[in-house]
Amino acid sequence: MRLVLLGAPGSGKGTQAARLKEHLQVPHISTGDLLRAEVAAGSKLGLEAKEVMARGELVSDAILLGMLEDRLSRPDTANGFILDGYPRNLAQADALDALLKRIGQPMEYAVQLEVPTELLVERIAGRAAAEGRADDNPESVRKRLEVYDSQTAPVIEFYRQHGQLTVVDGVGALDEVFHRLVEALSPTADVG
Ligand code: B4P
Repeated sequence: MRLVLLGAPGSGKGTQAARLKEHLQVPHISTGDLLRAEVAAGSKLGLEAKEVMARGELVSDAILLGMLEDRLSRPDTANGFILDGYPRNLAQADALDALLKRIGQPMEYAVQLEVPTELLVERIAGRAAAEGRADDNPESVRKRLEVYDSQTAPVIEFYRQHGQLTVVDGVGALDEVFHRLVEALSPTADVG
C-alpha cells in the first residue's frame, strides 16, 4: 500500500506511522527523521538543514526531492510505503506526483489527521519537555504552525481534488486514532 499521512505538526503523523508500519508491513519514510539523521551525522546537507529546521521553516524543495528520490529507490519500498512529512507545499506535491508516476508507483491513499490547534500546541509542549527537540520551543512551534497554514494546508486540497483524500479525527488515545486509521484504509472505506 502506498500512503501519505497529512496533518499539522503535532497531529500524530510520526506517532501513527510507526504503528501503521507494523500493521501494513511497509516502511515508514519520515522526511523529518531523514533530515534529523543528516543533522546528527554532521553531513553537508545536515549542516544546511539544521538552522532552517530549528527556526521551524521548510528546508529547500531541491534537497528534499533528492533525498526522497534516493529513499524511494531502495528495494524495501517495492510493496509500498507510508510517507510522513512530505509533501509540505504544492511544489513538493507536484514533484512527488511526477516522481511516483515515473517509477510506476502512484499514490493510493492520502489521509489527513485532523486535530485542533490548541491540542497541537499542547502535544508539542509535552514532547518538548520529554525529548527537548531543537524545533519544539514556543517560537519555532508558532512558525511551524504558520508555515503549515500557508504552505502545507493547500496540499490537502490537492489530494481532495485528486479524489484521494480521507480525513480522520486525530483526537483521542493513540489506540483509538490508530483504529480509525486502519478502518479508513480498509478497502470498503470511502475515499473522496
Ligand atoms: P517533522 O519531523 O515532520 O515534524 P512534525 O510535523 O512536528 O510531526 P511529527 O510527526 O514529528 O510529530 P507527531 O505529530 O507524530 O518535521 C520537522 C521539520 O523538518 C520541519 O519543521 C521542517 O523544517 C523539516 N522538514 C520535514 N519534512 C520537510 C519537507 N518535506 N520539506 C521541507 N522541510 C521539511 O507527534 C507530536 C507529539 O504529539 C508527540 O510527542 C506525540 O507523542 C504526541 N501525540 C501524537 N498523537 C497523540 C495522541 N493521540 N494523543 C496525545 N499525544 C499524541
